Amino acid sequence: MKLNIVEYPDKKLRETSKEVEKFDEKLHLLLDAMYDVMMNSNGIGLAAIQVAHAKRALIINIPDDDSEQSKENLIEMINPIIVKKEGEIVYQEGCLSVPSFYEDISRYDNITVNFQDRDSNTKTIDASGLLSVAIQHEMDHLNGILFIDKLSYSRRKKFEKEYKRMQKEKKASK
Ligand code: Y12
Ligand code: CO
Repeated sequence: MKLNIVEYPDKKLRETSKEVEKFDEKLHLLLDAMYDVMMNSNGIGLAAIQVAHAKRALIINIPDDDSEQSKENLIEMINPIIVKKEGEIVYQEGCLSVPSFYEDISRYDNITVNFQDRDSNTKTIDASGLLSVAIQHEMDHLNGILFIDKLSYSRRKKFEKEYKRMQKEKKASK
Protein backbone atom coordinates (compact mmCIF):
# COMPACT_ATOMS: atom_id res chain seq x y z
CA MET A 1 0.00 0.00 0.00
CA LYS A 2 1.59 3.31 -1.10
CA LEU A 3 0.69 6.21 1.17
CA ASN A 4 1.37 9.95 0.89
CA ILE A 5 1.30 12.41 3.76
CA VAL A 6 -1.52 14.96 3.54
CA GLU A 7 -0.23 18.46 4.25
CA TYR A 8 -1.90 21.53 5.73
CA PRO A 9 -4.03 23.31 4.50
CA ASP A 10 -5.63 20.25 2.89
CA LYS A 11 -9.26 20.02 4.16
CA LYS A 12 -8.89 16.25 4.59
CA LEU A 13 -7.03 16.95 7.85
CA ARG A 14 -10.23 18.53 9.25
CA GLU A 15 -12.30 15.35 8.95
CA THR A 16 -13.47 13.51 12.05
CA SER A 17 -12.15 9.96 11.77
CA LYS A 18 -14.52 7.01 12.12
CA GLU A 19 -14.36 4.28 14.72
CA VAL A 20 -12.60 1.13 13.50
CA GLU A 21 -14.97 -1.86 13.50
CA LYS A 22 -13.11 -4.39 11.36
CA PHE A 23 -9.74 -5.59 12.68
CA ASP A 24 -8.84 -7.32 9.46
CA GLU A 25 -5.97 -7.68 6.99
CA LYS A 26 -6.87 -4.31 5.44
CA LEU A 27 -6.32 -2.56 8.79
CA HIS A 28 -3.03 -4.43 9.33
CA LEU A 29 -1.78 -3.40 5.86
CA LEU A 30 -2.71 0.22 6.59
CA LEU A 31 -0.85 0.19 9.94
CA ASP A 32 2.23 -1.40 8.33
CA ALA A 33 2.22 1.17 5.51
CA MET A 34 1.78 4.00 8.05
CA TYR A 35 4.86 2.74 9.90
CA ASP A 36 6.92 2.77 6.69
CA VAL A 37 5.86 6.29 5.73
CA MET A 38 6.46 7.59 9.28
CA MET A 39 9.96 6.09 9.44
CA ASN A 40 10.85 7.34 5.95
CA SER A 41 9.80 10.84 7.02
CA ASN A 42 11.65 10.85 10.35
CA GLY A 43 8.39 11.04 12.29
CA ILE A 44 7.60 9.75 15.77
CA GLY A 45 3.82 9.79 15.43
CA LEU A 46 1.22 9.50 12.69
CA ALA A 47 -2.58 9.32 12.57
CA ALA A 48 -4.41 7.52 9.76
CA ILE A 49 -6.06 10.74 8.55
CA GLN A 50 -2.57 12.10 7.76
CA VAL A 51 -2.40 9.47 5.03
CA ALA A 52 -5.99 10.16 3.94
CA HIS A 53 -7.66 7.28 5.84
CA ALA A 54 -10.36 8.61 8.16
CA LYS A 55 -10.07 5.81 10.73
CA ARG A 56 -9.50 6.22 14.48
CA ALA A 57 -6.04 4.69 14.31
CA LEU A 58 -2.63 6.11 15.18
CA ILE A 59 0.93 4.95 15.64
CA ILE A 60 3.71 6.28 17.86
CA ASN A 61 7.38 5.31 17.97
CA ILE A 62 9.36 7.29 20.51
CA PRO A 63 13.14 6.87 20.13
CA ASP A 64 14.86 5.38 23.19
CA ASP A 65 17.63 7.06 25.19
CA ASP A 66 20.28 6.64 22.49
CA SER A 67 17.92 8.25 19.92
CA GLU A 68 17.37 4.93 18.18
CA GLN A 69 13.93 4.22 16.77
CA SER A 70 13.08 0.54 16.90
CA LYS A 71 9.86 -1.29 15.94
CA GLU A 72 9.95 -2.83 19.43
CA ASN A 73 8.84 0.56 20.80
CA LEU A 74 6.00 0.92 18.29
CA ILE A 75 2.61 1.64 19.82
CA GLU A 76 -0.49 1.16 17.67
CA MET A 77 -3.69 2.60 19.07
CA ILE A 78 -7.11 1.92 17.61
CA ASN A 79 -10.21 3.75 18.92
CA PRO A 80 -8.27 5.42 21.80
CA ILE A 81 -10.07 7.19 24.64
CA ILE A 82 -8.41 9.29 27.36
CA VAL A 83 -9.93 8.25 30.69
CA LYS A 84 -7.69 10.23 33.05
CA LYS A 85 -5.71 13.44 32.57
CA GLU A 86 -3.77 15.69 34.93
CA GLY A 87 -0.83 18.06 35.19
CA GLU A 88 0.66 20.30 32.54
CA ILE A 89 3.58 19.97 30.16
CA VAL A 90 4.82 22.41 27.54
CA TYR A 91 6.62 20.74 24.65
CA GLN A 92 7.88 21.94 21.29
CA GLU A 93 5.72 20.07 18.79
CA GLY A 94 6.06 19.41 15.10
CA CYS A 95 3.82 17.53 12.69
CA LEU A 96 4.53 15.69 9.44
CA SER A 97 1.42 17.39 7.99
CA VAL A 98 2.76 20.85 8.85
CA PRO A 99 6.38 20.55 7.68
CA SER A 100 9.16 22.78 8.98
CA PHE A 101 7.12 24.38 11.75
CA TYR A 102 7.61 23.81 15.47
CA GLU A 103 5.91 25.51 18.40
CA ASP A 104 5.55 25.18 22.16
CA ILE A 105 2.18 23.68 23.04
CA SER A 106 0.67 23.07 26.49
CA ARG A 107 -0.94 19.67 27.18
CA TYR A 108 -1.73 17.28 30.04
CA ASP A 109 1.43 15.72 31.45
CA ASN A 110 -0.11 12.49 32.76
CA ILE A 111 -2.81 10.59 30.94
CA THR A 112 -4.43 7.16 31.00
CA VAL A 113 -5.67 5.90 27.66
CA ASN A 114 -7.90 2.94 26.83
CA PHE A 115 -7.53 1.62 23.29
CA GLN A 116 -7.56 -1.48 21.12
CA ASP A 117 -4.58 -3.08 19.43
CA ARG A 118 -4.59 -4.27 15.80
CA ASP A 119 -6.31 -7.52 16.85
CA SER A 120 -9.02 -5.68 18.81
CA ASN A 121 -7.60 -6.61 22.24
CA THR A 122 -8.44 -3.94 24.84
CA LYS A 123 -5.40 -2.21 26.39
CA THR A 124 -4.66 0.57 28.86
CA ILE A 125 -1.57 2.73 28.98
CA ASP A 126 -0.39 5.31 31.51
CA ALA A 127 1.73 7.93 29.77
CA SER A 128 3.66 11.00 30.83
CA GLY A 129 6.13 13.40 29.22
CA LEU A 130 6.88 13.00 25.51
CA LEU A 131 4.69 9.90 25.09
CA SER A 132 1.74 11.71 26.66
CA VAL A 133 2.30 14.70 24.33
CA ALA A 134 2.55 12.44 21.27
CA ILE A 135 -0.65 10.55 22.15
CA GLN A 136 -2.61 13.79 22.67
CA HIS A 137 -1.21 15.30 19.45
CA GLU A 138 -2.18 12.19 17.42
CA MET A 139 -5.58 11.87 19.11
CA ASP A 140 -6.33 15.47 18.14
CA HIS A 141 -5.85 14.43 14.49
CA LEU A 142 -8.70 11.91 14.92
CA ASN A 143 -10.98 14.88 15.59
CA GLY A 144 -9.60 17.13 12.83
CA ILE A 145 -7.55 19.23 15.25
CA LEU A 146 -3.98 20.35 14.48
CA PHE A 147 -1.42 21.66 16.95
CA ILE A 148 -1.43 25.03 15.14
CA ASP A 149 -5.08 25.44 16.24
CA LYS A 150 -3.74 25.85 19.78
CA LEU A 151 -1.59 28.89 18.96
CA SER A 152 -2.50 32.39 20.08
CA TYR A 153 -4.22 34.60 17.50
CA SER A 154 -1.07 36.58 16.76
CA ARG A 155 1.20 33.51 16.57
CA ARG A 156 -1.28 31.81 14.25
CA LYS A 157 -1.32 34.87 11.95
CA LYS A 158 2.47 34.82 11.84
CA PHE A 159 2.46 31.09 11.13
CA GLU A 160 -0.02 31.44 8.22
CA LYS A 161 2.18 34.14 6.65
CA GLU A 162 5.42 32.15 7.08
CA TYR A 163 3.81 28.90 5.89
CA LYS A 164 2.35 30.50 2.73
CA ARG A 165 5.76 31.98 1.94
CA MET A 166 7.44 28.60 2.42
CA GLN A 167 4.90 26.86 0.21
CA LYS A 168 5.49 29.45 -2.55
CA GLU A 169 9.26 28.91 -2.31
CA LYS A 170 8.80 25.13 -2.40
CA LYS A 171 6.60 25.40 -5.53
CA ALA A 172 9.09 27.74 -7.25
CA SER A 173 12.01 25.37 -6.61
CA LYS A 174 10.22 22.38 -8.22
C1 Y12 B 1 5.99 15.48 20.31
C2 Y12 B 1 5.49 16.43 19.48
C3 Y12 B 1 4.77 16.07 18.37
C4 Y12 B 1 4.51 14.75 18.10
C5 Y12 B 1 3.72 14.37 16.90
C6 Y12 B 1 4.50 13.65 15.85
N1 Y12 B 1 5.27 14.58 15.10
C7 Y12 B 1 6.26 14.18 14.24
O1 Y12 B 1 6.52 13.00 14.13
C8 Y12 B 1 6.94 15.23 13.48
C9 Y12 B 1 7.91 14.95 12.64
C10 Y12 B 1 8.57 15.92 11.78
C11 Y12 B 1 9.63 15.48 10.99
C12 Y12 B 1 10.27 16.35 10.12
O2 Y12 B 1 11.23 15.91 9.26
C13 Y12 B 1 12.56 15.84 9.65
O3 Y12 B 1 12.91 16.17 10.74
C14 Y12 B 1 13.50 15.33 8.63
C15 Y12 B 1 9.88 17.67 10.07
O4 Y12 B 1 10.63 18.53 9.26
C16 Y12 B 1 10.20 18.86 8.02
O5 Y12 B 1 9.13 18.51 7.63
C17 Y12 B 1 11.09 19.68 7.19
C18 Y12 B 1 8.83 18.11 10.84
C19 Y12 B 1 8.17 17.23 11.69
C20 Y12 B 1 5.02 13.80 18.94
C21 Y12 B 1 5.74 14.18 20.04
CO1 CO C 1 0.52 15.78 13.58
